[in-house]
Amino acid sequence: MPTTFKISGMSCGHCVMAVKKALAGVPGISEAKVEIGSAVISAEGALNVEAVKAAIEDAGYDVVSAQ
Ligand SMILES: [Cu+2]
Repeated sequence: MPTTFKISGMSCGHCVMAVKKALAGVPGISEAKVEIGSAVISAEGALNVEAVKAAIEDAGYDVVSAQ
């Protein structure tokens, strides 16, 4: 099952690109569908939710929820 991350602070296409770029640095992600305000992420095995949160927050956005 993919994990849906709700993200605050995203407002435009540049934010989408910034989040995509941040997620590219997280190992184990097989697919990431990013749009303004959310990212739906599939992983090869168990997704490292904390690593995803850290990557998104390092890029300057806030993770509101992950489920
Ligand atoms: Cu933006």
